[in-house]
Amino acid sequence: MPKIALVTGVTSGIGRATAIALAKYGYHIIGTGRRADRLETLKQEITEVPVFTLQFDVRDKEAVQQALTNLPEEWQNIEVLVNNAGNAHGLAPIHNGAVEDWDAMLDINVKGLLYVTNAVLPLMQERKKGHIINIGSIAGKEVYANGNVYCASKFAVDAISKAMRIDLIQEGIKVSEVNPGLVETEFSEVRFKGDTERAATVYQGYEPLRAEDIADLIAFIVSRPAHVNLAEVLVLPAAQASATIVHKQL
Ligand code: NDP
Ligand code: 8X3
Repeated sequence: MPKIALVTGVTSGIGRATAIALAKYGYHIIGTGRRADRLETLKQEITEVPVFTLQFDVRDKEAVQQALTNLPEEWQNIEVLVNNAGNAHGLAPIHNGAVEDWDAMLDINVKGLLYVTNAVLPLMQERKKGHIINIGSIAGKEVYANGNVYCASKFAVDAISKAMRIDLIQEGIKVSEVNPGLVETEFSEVRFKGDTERAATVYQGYEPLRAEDIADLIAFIVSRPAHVNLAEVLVLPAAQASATIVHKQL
């Protein structure tokens, strides 16, 4: 039976790189996201294994359920779930924050992760086997100025990951959490609502992590022997010491 990995948010950044990396490890890939054209492109790019794509917004509880509870028989044996889809909206002090941004971050990063997990878990429970990797962040370990609700959403991912590990131990399901620091992806473009110039400044003056660095790590985590679980990993660029201390040479 083929090994199957479901990765959310494969249309860009860490999710895309992870789908490509896991395909190289022989996983058949279920990739999700909202942008249909990019899902199609990824399908064309990964040639070594079959790829099945699903287009839904993780905020849409019904759409998530509908897509994941009606998987074709040959795609139901999900061994690895990478809960990656997520983003930041805005970077503003709490007194200037936009309620719509707060809703988006909590609905996508927290509730979306839960909806996907809820739909996939029964498939893993049936076989008493599985590995869930949640993408948290250094923002889920340290709060920084103006990060308020994004940090809260990632602190929630941290709590949910720890809680999942406790609850799912008796189901034979491993839970790992990967907490990256600064990774150059479309993350800052989304955070700054399309302001590419401002987004670029986040990654200037030092060498940020690449999406592929995180994908390599995820491939390493899922390829450990059955009795080993890398429960939590904080991964930073060499130039980053904490959420706010980055050694820039501008
Ligand atoms: P990108 O913006 O490059 O990718 C985000 C992915 O999430 C896209 O594929 C996007 O697909 C998907 N996504 C976003 N919103 C939704 C939604 N509502 N429904 C379905 N899919 C959605 O960012 P990254 O690759 O950097 O981010 C991936 C994860 O890594 C996030 O959880 C982020 O918080 C986390 N992270 C990022 C860091 C960084 O510095 N970049 C550091 C630490 C953590 P589409 O738009 O097509 O739906
Ligand atoms: C993304 C990294 O430092 O912008 O989670 O919050 S940071």
